Amino acid sequence: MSEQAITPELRQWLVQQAESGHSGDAILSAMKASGWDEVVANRALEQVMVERLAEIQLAMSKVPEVASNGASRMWVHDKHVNVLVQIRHPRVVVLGDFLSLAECEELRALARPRMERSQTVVHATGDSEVNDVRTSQGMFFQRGENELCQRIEARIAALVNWPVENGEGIQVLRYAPGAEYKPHFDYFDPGQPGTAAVLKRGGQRVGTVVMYLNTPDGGGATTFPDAGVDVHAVAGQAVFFAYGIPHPDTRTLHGGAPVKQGEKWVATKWLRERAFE
Ligand code: PD2
Ligand code: ZN
Repeated sequence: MSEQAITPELRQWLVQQAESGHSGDAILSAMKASGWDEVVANRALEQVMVERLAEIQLAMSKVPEVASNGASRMWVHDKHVNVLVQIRHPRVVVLGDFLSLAECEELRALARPRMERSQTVVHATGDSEVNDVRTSQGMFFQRGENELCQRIEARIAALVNWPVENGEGIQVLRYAPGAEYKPHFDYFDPGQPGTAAVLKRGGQRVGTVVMYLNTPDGGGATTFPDAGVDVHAVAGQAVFFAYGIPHPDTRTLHGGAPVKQGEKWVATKWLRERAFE
């Protein structure tokens, strides 16, 4: 066989194989075993990998980003914010005074009557379920639901230079003592069948802002196990992290460590590739 079309299914399979760590030789052997001519298989794999690299480069060049230019303090939309820590890989920025203490308190008060047991996305189907991975309580505001959400959303958009429309509604979480959010990625796993449905609304998640609404008495840090970094929860502070591609190489695996004493309250903002309507 001298020619074989690269169907979307084949392309997806090749990318998935390569991105889950299979070597070029292993992929070519599998192709040959299913009837591909060696030269044609080589050419197809090379073409798909070159296209994928271009796709990744484009995605990486268009991520939400904090442009602090080395400054320790930035004016962001309506407020001064402190830049406390910047890590390059994973791309993580820790911010001080991102929310005022009055904003933290107001957000907690608005969220409190609407809190329910948190759910996680079931990647196989795209649905949500109650799960031991995440033992917090939570609620979602609609984007722009009230003046406070609008103000915080505009501040986040200015901070990371990303349109307000690309953000999901702010989620507020409350962790009781012992509650946690086990390490996970915030992007949707491209290898899971339920992901295609979730991506129809706004595309992939490309960045996260976790804002701390109180200071727990013990525990509750946001952890990045692959980087060995723990960001401690302090009222008004926030941690931003970006992932231009939905891949563990971004090192954005992160979790909410168990709360040891007191409660932990956070607000999370997830940013999508496109408008989230
Ligand atoms: O509450 C946290 O620290 C935390 C950790 C990991 C929140 C999230 N992920 C999240 O909301 O995605
Ligand atoms: Zn998360």
